[in-house]
Amino acid sequence: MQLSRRKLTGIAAVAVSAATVVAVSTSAIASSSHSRVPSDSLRALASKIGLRVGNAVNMDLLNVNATYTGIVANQFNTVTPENVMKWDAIEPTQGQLNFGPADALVKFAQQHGQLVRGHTLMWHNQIPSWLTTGVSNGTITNAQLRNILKQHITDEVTHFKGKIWQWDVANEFFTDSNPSMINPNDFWISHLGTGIIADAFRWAHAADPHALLFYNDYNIAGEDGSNAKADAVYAMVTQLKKQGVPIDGVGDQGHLDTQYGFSGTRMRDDLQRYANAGFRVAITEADVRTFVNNSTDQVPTDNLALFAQPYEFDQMMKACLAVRQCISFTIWDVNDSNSWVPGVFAGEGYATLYDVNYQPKQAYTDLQVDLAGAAFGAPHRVGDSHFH
Ligand code: 9MR
Repeated sequence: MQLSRRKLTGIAAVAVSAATVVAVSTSAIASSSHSRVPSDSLRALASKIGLRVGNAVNMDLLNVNATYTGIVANQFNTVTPENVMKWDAIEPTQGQLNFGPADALVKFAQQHGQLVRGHTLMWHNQIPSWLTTGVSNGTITNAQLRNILKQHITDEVTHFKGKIWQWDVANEFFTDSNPSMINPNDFWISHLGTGIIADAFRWAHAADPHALLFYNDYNIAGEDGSNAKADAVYAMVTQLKKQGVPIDGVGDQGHLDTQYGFSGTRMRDDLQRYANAGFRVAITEADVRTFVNNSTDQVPTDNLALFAQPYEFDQMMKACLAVRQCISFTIWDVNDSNSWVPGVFAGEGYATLYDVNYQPKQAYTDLQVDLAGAAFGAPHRVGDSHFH
């Protein structure tokens, strides 16, 4: 989809060509107002139906690359820090907190009328090395580890108090097996037991009682085919709620791959099941990868992938739109060249809405159409911001 000439005013113009990009300064971007976003942008269309549409933001590119920055500002009304709110970024040296890059994102979001998803407080990955080293050499005992985690959650949530819409409190705790369960070998579980998940939610809630607190994971809306992981997560979150643990939402990441099967209706039904149990739901990290010619150009090697990739994005969006309690739909990474996929899955890419030259792909257009249709009640959601 090409932006029409009529829309090429102000900041929207940066998306058009590399030549234009050079001419646009980042200060112009920083001062752009969200009131000037194109009326056919994802955020403008989503606003009409009370949905937030977002992206994962890489702070090495925001306010550095003008095209990237323009897309983040103009297309999305929620942002997630891709890495800068993770523990290793916040506390690289024990006791020395570095909130600089995360503060810069929060400021950008406030300037652009965007809400922030905080990501993530407790995960086995991207933990500072002083912590993992101390635990493995025995200088940090389990009792101390628990206190250090409590301190971390309290420090970070307190620092951003009132500025974070949704926190991913606990991330990726379940096994990819059938049946699925809380992974006994997870770093946190193996040292502190399963009760640490409830404690993390309690500590986060104590530090910011108004933030929405989420459990976040992948393949928890039937993407594993068996629904095993969805069943296990559903059992845990409903039990936590029954125990009075302050958990508000379930985030399904939505990392898909065209080589596997995917059922949008199963995703919808699983999201609805969480919703019926009293949770808000969100798609938190949507992307759809496929095999590509090389990691620079990322042209799909199978022509059918050109249809499957946008179709699966569309199906995820329709699943979210069909569930009234689905409050946000976040895509993981802005374009194919800054996506995490090529670095992790050999031979795969093409996972986002924009190609390596920042041109919107079919998936972008399909999401526009889905959001526009939703304003007329398709699938069956009509502008209701009651859950926000
Ligand atoms: O996109 C993130 C990438 O830049 C990091 O190197 C990676 C390290 O683990 O984490 C990526 O984001 C992950 C997210 O935080 C949690 N769900 C899976 C995402 C993709 O790996």
